[in-house]
Amino acid sequence: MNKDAILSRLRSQFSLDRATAKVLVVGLGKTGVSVAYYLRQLEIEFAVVDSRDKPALNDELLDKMLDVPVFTGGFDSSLFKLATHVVVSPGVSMQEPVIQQALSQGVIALSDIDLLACSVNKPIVAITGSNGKSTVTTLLGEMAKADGVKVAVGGNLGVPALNLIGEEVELYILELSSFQLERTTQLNATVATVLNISEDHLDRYTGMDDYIKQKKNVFAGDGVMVINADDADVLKMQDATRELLTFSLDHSADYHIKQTEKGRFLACKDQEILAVNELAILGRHNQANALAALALGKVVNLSEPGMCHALKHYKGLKHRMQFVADIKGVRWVNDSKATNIGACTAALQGFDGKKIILIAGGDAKGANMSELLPSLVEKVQTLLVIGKDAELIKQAVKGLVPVIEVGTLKKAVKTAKKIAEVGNIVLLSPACASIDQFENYKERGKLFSSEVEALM
Ligand code: UMA
Ligand code: ADP
Repeated sequence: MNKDAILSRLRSQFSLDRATAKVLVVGLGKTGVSVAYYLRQLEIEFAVVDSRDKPALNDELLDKMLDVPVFTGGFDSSLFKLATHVVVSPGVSMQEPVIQQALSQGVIALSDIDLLACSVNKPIVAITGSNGKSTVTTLLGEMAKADGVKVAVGGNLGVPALNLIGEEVELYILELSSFQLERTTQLNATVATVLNISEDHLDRYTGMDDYIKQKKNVFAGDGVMVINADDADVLKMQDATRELLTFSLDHSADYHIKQTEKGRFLACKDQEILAVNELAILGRHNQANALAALALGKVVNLSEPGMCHALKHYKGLKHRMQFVADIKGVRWVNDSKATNIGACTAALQGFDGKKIILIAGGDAKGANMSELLPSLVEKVQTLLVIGKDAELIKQAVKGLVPVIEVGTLKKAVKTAKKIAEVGNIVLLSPACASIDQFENYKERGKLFSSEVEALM
């Protein structure tokens, strides 16, 4: 879209007029920098504020835009008073008193996702859920590439949405977090999905209802809804007036699993699409992810052969049920991205029997850890707990599974090595965020893998 068309949309949807707007960009991380570049291209006046003394991306921004006013070391209320609009980064809570005060005084909030939605006129696929977002987003991207579609894939996945914009792009595929959705009003995706709901980020919401409400926002507008028929919370989001497609592993649905004499198949309305054993991503939860991707791809006209090609070749992302090594009959698996109970449960349910030595713990983000208990009792031989909320997990287990408090991941690997016997699986699937001991889940996963490789 050309600049005038974008400015006209910003004016009509957010009363954001280039002549009068003073935008305050809150947070100088990846999102903040992408918003700064975007506003500069449109010649809209803005300043940036960050509550940390030395935000990591400060130098990057200043190198490119020396004249941008950047205020660090706190959220100064006088800056918010001067602003007409705020674009708040997802990592900053909208409940910050200074933001709430600004909103009550008429300052208009919008998100980087809103800005993208106002700036493109190509189809947008929006993917959210508590788990599987990155997997489905990248898988769908591979499906589009297999068809030769010029696709831009990003959002919460890593590349900020605004950095995806390009004249040549034919399809946008966005992974969206609840943080991004809660501050977005103009998305209106061509097709959207909530893959599933389980407890997450309860340190940022007043409870599950609040969290679910933010996820539902992915369906704002009149696009096609892709609904997980196995998830009661997602099913409730259905809107009978809208076009919708359902997917399910267990119930009847548009996209489903079909049992035949030749085995289990991914199917659409009883028509077989691909044998489950041809999928390159493993585990039951990934069959659900594959069905969701097929439904999303159908809406944006991807071909079945292209989608099947991707399903056969896409091996998944690192740190998600990633096989690390088999050492003397003990298998070691890195599922560091399991940052909530739902993901850890899916990991445990993916294994037969009760032979898992599980490494879990970190920052529980306010979740009720006792929800892990049924799967722990069914699948886990010994639980090694690490990190800030180790004690919380130990209490939730109520003595029903042997627990060893090891404190750190390095010690967990050493202890697992000592106690593991042939046939055991040592699984890092923490059910918690990593930020209490690591930079992020990738650093946690890398440390695990390198410690395991050192045992060989
Ligand atoms: N900041 C403040 N005050 C605060 C909190 C943060 O000033 O109270 C500042 C920080 O100093 C920092 C900046 O805000 O300079 C960081 O902003 P941010 O936390 O929003 O991070 P970004 O770098 O903009 O990355 C965000 C997403 N981060 C979060 O949602 C926390 C990235 O998702 C996303 O990839 C990126 O935008 C591009 O869209 C990461 C994530 O952890 C991977 N997401 C969560 C998840 O997946 O569970 C939701
Ligand atoms: P997200 O981007 O939503 O965090 P990922 O695809 O990165 O999702 O996977 C995160 C974690 O969730 C991994 O541990 C992965 O094995 C698990 N997972 C992936 N898909 C699902 C699903 N459909 N249901 C439950 N857990 C899942």
